[in-house]
Order: sequence, then structure tokens, then C-alpha cells
Amino acid sequence: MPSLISDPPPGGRVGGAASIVLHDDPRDISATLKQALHAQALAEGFTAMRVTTPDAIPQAAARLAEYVANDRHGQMGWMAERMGWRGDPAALWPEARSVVMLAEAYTPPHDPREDLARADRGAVSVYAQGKDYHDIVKSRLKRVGRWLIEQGGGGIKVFVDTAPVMEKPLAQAAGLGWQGKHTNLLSRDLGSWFFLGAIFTTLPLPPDAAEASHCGNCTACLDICPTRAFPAPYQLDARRCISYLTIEHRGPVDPELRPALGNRIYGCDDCLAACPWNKFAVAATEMRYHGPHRAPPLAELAALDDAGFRARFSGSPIKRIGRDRMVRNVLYAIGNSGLPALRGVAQGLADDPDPAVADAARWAVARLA
Ligand code: B12
Ligand code: SF4
Ligand code: SF4
Repeated sequence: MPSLISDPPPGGRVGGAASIVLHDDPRDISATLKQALHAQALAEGFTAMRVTTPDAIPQAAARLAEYVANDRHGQMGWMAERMGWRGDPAALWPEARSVVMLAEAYTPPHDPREDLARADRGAVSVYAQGKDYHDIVKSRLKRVGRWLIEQGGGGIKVFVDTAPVMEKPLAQAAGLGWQGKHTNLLSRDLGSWFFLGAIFTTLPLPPDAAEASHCGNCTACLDICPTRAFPAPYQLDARRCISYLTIEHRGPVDPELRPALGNRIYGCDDCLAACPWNKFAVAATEMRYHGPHRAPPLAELAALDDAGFRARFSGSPIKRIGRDRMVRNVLYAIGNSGLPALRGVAQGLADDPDPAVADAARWAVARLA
């Protein structure tokens, strides 16, 4: 009998996976292993898991090339680097035989659009209100990956967000959901609020069927976008997207786009929140995503220096953008607040050493005058 499943590691098997029954046919073995992997992934806190192959997204490379050729990535120069790997998972790691795609729900307990009406506060996108998902998802991926090696052998690599891997098309090919007209992955079982992570493995696991689009005639996400960032359904021009402008874009934001930012100071959830499939969204089981950074007072953030910023946002994805970009965003929100009481706060930053902050402060003062 082939011995695909190795002995339990010292200290016993990881987590609470179902026990595995081996069959002689290698296809049965990989099907059984996949079933047990699924149970393990759910026991680790993932919401869903599906499998695809590294060659399953042949259309992605050309679409990525078009996106970059049209400069839709803006200042995200890293998108234009290593395009050969990004567009082709088989080139990224030629030994990989399967790609395990995982979803983790972070569904908010409220409609995030409620915060857009709180003029003296900043709207922070749901994914960034608590602990950094990169850390949480990556730890889970590593634990599941380690379990897979212990049970089935082979090698693995785990990815979440920052590697040159196109996670959305891979997740669609695996059948986790489909890329909606807002370009994010959504699903009939999960709605829109979930992160993606990937485990590449050298093991041949049985692939799942791809999912088709269920957007139909709906255009809710396209219609709600405050900056009209979708040149066409299923395509995003990141240069107009508030998520890009508040998180990725360095220097001053185009004055024409500033009023549309409203009080959004980190990311934007409007297109996700508008989606009717969210009525099927499942609750988040990881409570660390719902942390302390929902709708902070603008005046408090404007007063932060570097050390204060780092202390406040330690362990949060927000920390990555640094004090200057955050204060720049806060000043745009102050300018859009319509609250004369905040004018003095902006005035106090008009000579800030960071040119984008000083420019934003002067813009806010003028707008509140
Ligand atoms: C770069 C990036 C961004 C950029 C650019 C986003 C973009 N759409 O390109 C910015 C900073 C704007 C951004 C914003 C957000 N992001 Co982001 N981002 C990424 C990242 C790192 C790469 C995405 C990418 O490859 N873009 C390049 C373009 C070419 O790829 P694409 O978006 O898949 O584009 C496809 C379509 O355009 C399609 N297409 C083109 N034409 C046509 C025509 C038809 C008919 C069809 C069907 C398809 C189609 O083909 C392309 C290739 O598949 C991924 C992580 C990763 N490594 O994958 C996270 C990721 C996509 N982001 C994520 C999140 C949560 C967000 C935000 C919601 C955060 C927020 N609240 O502010 C917003 C959502 C904005 C939006 N509407 O997309 C999650 C999405 C999870 C999910 N369920 O899908 C990811 C997967 C991170 C993660 N690991 O969880 N993001
Ligand atoms: S995240 Fe906001 S700005 Fe970006 S595409 Fe969606 S609705 Fe538009
Ligand atoms: S809002 Fe409508 S068009 Fe947009 S992703 Fe959801 S179903 Fe598709």
C-alpha cells in the first residue's frame, strides 16, 4: 500500500483534521488528502478552500500587461516588475503542481458606509480597523502548509497579498468565487468581505471547477464609486481609486479628486458594501480584525508626530503608510468636513516639513474659509 501520509510528527498531528483513510489508487489518495486538508484549513480559521493548478489562468498575463501598459497601476511600480511571474504562476515556481486557494471572512458587523456621515471622524476601511491580516492569514497559511507537508510530503510556498501572484484570478479558477465588476472576488456563499491566501504545493491535488460570474445586469458597485474609477466593468483604474490614493499614492493627490475622498482616510469599501450578494456574507470568526481603528477623530490624528503614529498603529496595516501620508489624508478629510472648528487644526499644519502635508493643510484651510 502506498504510504502517502507520513507518521504523525513528534507531539502529535497539528489541529483537528479528520482522520485519513488510505486507498491504493493515487487519485483516491490525493482526494482523501484534499478532503482532510479542507477540514484542517477550516479548523485553522479559514472560511473556504478550493484547489486549482498553476496553469489555470492563461488570460491573466495579457490583462496584467494591458493594465500596466495603460499606467493603471499609477505609482505601484512593483506591479510592473516581475510580470513574468505575476502573470504566470507556473513560471513563479515550476515545481508546483497545485495551488490551494483559501478565503478568510472579515465581514463587518455594521455597514461601513455609516461612518461616511461622521464629518469629524475619518472612515477607515473595514480590513484595516484591527490587526494586520497579512500577519494573521500568513500564520494560518504556514500552519496549514506545515500540516500538508507532514501528511502528504512535498514542498510548499505560502503567499498573501505581497508576492507577485494574482490571487483573484487564481481564486476564481479554483472556484472560490468570481471577480465581480468591481474586480474583487465575491461568492454566493460568502459575499464580498474576505481575504485571499495561497499555498503552492508540489503535490498533485485534484483541482476544483472554476466559478462563473453571477453579476448579471447589476451595476451597483460601478454606480456607487465616488471617483468613477472603473473605465469598464471588471476593470479598475487604480489611479482614481480612493484605496490607492489614500494608501499607495505618494505626494499630493490631484486636487480634482480630493473632494470625492470625503472623510475616507485609509482605503475605501463603497464598491464592496454596495454588492447585493453581501446578504449571504458569513460572519468573521477572527475578532482581531474588528479592532480599535474604526472612525478615529480627525483632530486627534492630525496632532500625531512620527512616534505617536507608530505607537498608535503598531500591529495594524495602517502603520505601513507612515505619519505624513496619514496626516495628508486627514487634512483632505478636514477640508471636506464642512466643520469650521477644524480650520485651526489645518492651519497649524500649513508649514509642516512634509510638502504634501503642508499643501493639504493649506487646501483644507482654503476650503473651510
Ligand atoms: C494591487 C492591489 C490593489 C490596488 C489595485 C486593485 C486592482 N483591482 O487592481 C488597489 C490599491 C487599488 C487595491 C485596492 C483594494 N484592494 Co487590493 N490588492 C492588490 C493586489 C496586491 C494585486 C491585484 C492585482 O493583481 N491587480 C492587477 C489587475 C490587472 O488584476 P485584477 O484586479 O485581477 O484585474 C483583473 C480584471 O481587470 C480582469 N479583467 C480585465 N478585463 C476583463 C474583462 C472581463 C470580461 C473579465 C471577466 C475580467 C476582466 O482581468 C484582470 C486579471 O484577472 C492584490 C493581492 C494579490 N497579490 O493578488 C490585493 C487584493 C486584490 N486587494 C484586496 C482588497 C481587500 C482591496 C480593497 C477592498 C481594500 C480597501 N478596502 O481599500 C480595495 C478594493 C478596490 C477594488 N475595487 O479593487 C484583496 C481582495 C480580496 C477579494 N475578496 O478579492 C486582495 C486579493 C488582497 C488579499 N490577499 O486579500 N488593491
Ligand atoms: S474602493 Fe472606492 S474608490 Fe476604489 S473602486 Fe471601489 S468604490 Fe471606487
Ligand atoms: S455589486 Fe453587482 S456588479 Fe458589482 S460585484 Fe456585486 S453583483 Fe457584481
